[in-house]
Amino acid sequence: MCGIVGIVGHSNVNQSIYDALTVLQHRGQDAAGIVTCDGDRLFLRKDNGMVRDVFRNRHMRRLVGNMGIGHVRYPTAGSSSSAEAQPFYVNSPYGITLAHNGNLTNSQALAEDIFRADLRHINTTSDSEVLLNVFAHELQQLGKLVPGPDDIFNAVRRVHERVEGAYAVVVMITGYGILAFRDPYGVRPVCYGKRETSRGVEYMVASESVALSALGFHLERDLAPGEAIYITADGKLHTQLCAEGAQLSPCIFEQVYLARPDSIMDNISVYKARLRMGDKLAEKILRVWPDHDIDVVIPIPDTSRTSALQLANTLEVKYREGFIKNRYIGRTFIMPGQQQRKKSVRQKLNAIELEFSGKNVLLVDDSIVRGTTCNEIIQMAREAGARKVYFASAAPPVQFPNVYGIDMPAARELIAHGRSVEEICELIGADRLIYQDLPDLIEACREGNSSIEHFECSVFDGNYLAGNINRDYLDYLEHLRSETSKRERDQERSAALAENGAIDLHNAE
Ligand code: PIN
Repeated sequence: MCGIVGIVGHSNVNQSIYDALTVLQHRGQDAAGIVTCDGDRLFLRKDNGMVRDVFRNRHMRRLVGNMGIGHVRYPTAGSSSSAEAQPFYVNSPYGITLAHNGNLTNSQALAEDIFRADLRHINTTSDSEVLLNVFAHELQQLGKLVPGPDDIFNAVRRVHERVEGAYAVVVMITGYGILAFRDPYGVRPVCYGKRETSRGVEYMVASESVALSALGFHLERDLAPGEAIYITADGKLHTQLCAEGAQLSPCIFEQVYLARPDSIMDNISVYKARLRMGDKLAEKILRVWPDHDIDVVIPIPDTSRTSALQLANTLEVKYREGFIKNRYIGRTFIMPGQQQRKKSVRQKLNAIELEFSGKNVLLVDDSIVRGTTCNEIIQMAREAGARKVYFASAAPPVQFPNVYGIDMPAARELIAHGRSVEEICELIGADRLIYQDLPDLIEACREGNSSIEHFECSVFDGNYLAGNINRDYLDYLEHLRSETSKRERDQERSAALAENGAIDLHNAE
């Protein structure tokens, strides 16, 4: 999962893009980047790290220009090298930079095509670089000296024909304008808005509406599936639907956990959807366990608070904050993934004993993915004196890998993969485990926008859009994502760098 932003303004946009990226920081803390355009010059700064660490004063001073795009990255597939920080750049045609949220499921085949048809070199394993080169190729084919909105939309049309998967994209064409487009299923989110200034209207596109509202932009709307919008450097907005048979199927996991609660996504208030998830979960508990003996509902901060509060209200049981989160944790040095996660739970959360002591507690989380943190948290609740520890998940069991841009672990690392609820309950060490039912989750979201006929729910039901995800692709992803292969790749890269004195090809300091 990643965050994208693009602004066409009337004065330097560097600060606004920086601010927007900090608002979208929850969508990715791995790397950040900004590219701005001043006349026909581009200025780029990107690196691994949080927004506040990547951009220093000296970088910000260099990022001049009235339009620009930005990105925060959470690795989806492939490596987490700084060479893969976005935006990416190609010099031909016109000088194009691109940042993307999502995952292309045919990026390997595309990379080969690109080389064969166009002798274009792809220097990373990032599918965003592939996407950029496909777009650049299609725009170049049109052979225009000056690209007009229709040329740009035609290139996007071709991109949709060639590319498979989920993608919300922002592109800057040097000197000309900023383009954003969303895949024909609208899986990943992207919206746009505007603000009035004394010099005229400024436009912004972003992954989430919270980036607009935090910066004083008014949310116009989400991009429709398959739609592209193009804002010229002088502030004229053009839009066009660039895909046939587009059908909105937004990712339901955005509503569960990924998005900020203060965002409105595809006309659904994320906050309200989470309240309804709590309602539905409470109704299920009352249905399947009418004589429950829950004394207190305790959320596992932060995301689950909204659902847990409403769950407690509907159950008519006390809601208490039993875990306090440390917001100032440092880094954990040299510990592999799983071990590091275990340690960091104890560093991150601390129990208030008096809320647990002698009580039957219902802990609520937004979802259970690997099951490692909830295992640890249940132990903490017991150590704090809880009599019984029940566990509820506001989402159904996560059983299948995600191929549309969420960095979910490989299938065999998902605790619910191939296991019954009873088996999971035993593994996490709870006295009882209650999951949200998928129809209830869908209903909780649809109530916010009943015109949405379908949500992308593959992590829960294994149904991938368009039916083009086969075993080979899932095996390939599994290889990319498993903890062991991630570690091996990192080691290989460090060894190669040490041996050859090679350097990653990316922006200079
Ligand atoms: C974390 C929200 N949420 C907590 C993310 C943990 C799954 N995990 C998904 C639960 S926060 S595990 O509150 O927004 O910080 O099942 O993989 O152990």
